[in-house]
Amino acid sequence: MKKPGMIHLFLPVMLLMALSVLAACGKTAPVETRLIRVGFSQLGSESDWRLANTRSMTAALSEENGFELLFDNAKQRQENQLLAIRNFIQEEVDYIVLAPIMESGWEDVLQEAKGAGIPVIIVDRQISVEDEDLYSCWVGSDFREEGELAIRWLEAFLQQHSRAGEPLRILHIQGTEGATAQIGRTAALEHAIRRHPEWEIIGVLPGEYTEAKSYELVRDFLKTEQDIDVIYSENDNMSFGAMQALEEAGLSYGSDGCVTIISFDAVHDALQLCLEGKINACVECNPLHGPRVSALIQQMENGKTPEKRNYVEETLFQADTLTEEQLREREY
Ligand code: GYE
Repeated sequence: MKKPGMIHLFLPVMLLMALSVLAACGKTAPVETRLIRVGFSQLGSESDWRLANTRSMTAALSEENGFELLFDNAKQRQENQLLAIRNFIQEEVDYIVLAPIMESGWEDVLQEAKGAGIPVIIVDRQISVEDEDLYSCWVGSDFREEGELAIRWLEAFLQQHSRAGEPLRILHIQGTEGATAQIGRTAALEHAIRRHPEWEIIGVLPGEYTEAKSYELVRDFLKTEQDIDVIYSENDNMSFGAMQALEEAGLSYGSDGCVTIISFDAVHDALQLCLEGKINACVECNPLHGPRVSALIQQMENGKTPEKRNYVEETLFQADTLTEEQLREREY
């Protein structure tokens, strides 16, 4: 016999259940997300370029974007980078991203990463290893081409000012020895010197990509030698240091001065100086690699094999054609 009370109880319970199912569908269902764990060994914080690069990397590899980032700043020392990578291996990260201080010295530690089955992505400068399978891919700039852009600009500039073929005294401020950015930018200058017997490098200063080091070296150099036509400085911060030293020595530079300044990176402050005519030419070097690295990781997550070498397109800015608008658009 049917108990009359049963139906009364049964219906509201059914209704409640149906309602709660509906309510659950209305809400965004909690999705199980696994964060991709990435260990990033950044070589240092020596320049504005590097700071912009770190910002780009940490913003792209954020938790919101599905990553757990283990970040290490090696403070311009390779041994710190080796320690960081070994720590990432211990931590069993999913990927290791390395911005190497120099090209050599990575074989052993990358062998260890390979042994642990952790893919390695190289960013910015390159590494030189016999076994190219020690890393998955690289993304960065064509530093040799950056140097060639600078040289082509200098040749055209001299032509324009009817100075082609005249003796030219160049002070060369170099970045960290053995870094791809140094190797490429230096090679372009040295190659040009061979084509131009009238050009002379009157000094090579190891500025290590920092403003402070470059300032000291140029200041000391100027104590004995002030006859300089061109400063070829392998990054903006070293240019800033050199310009300070020139000013203190009472030497003029830039579009209306005696010393022509060629700089690399084209960070915001440098472009501002270029607009003011203090830097004659600035070769762009793009530090915004964060989204590029994250895209490479996504490809690998989807089982694809990314291109081994990924070059970024770059340009050159010159004092006489740079516009306010280009400066405003600058992201770094
Ligand atoms: O030019 C410089 C930085 O490797 C491209 O390193 C990078 C260089 C950049 O310290 O400012």
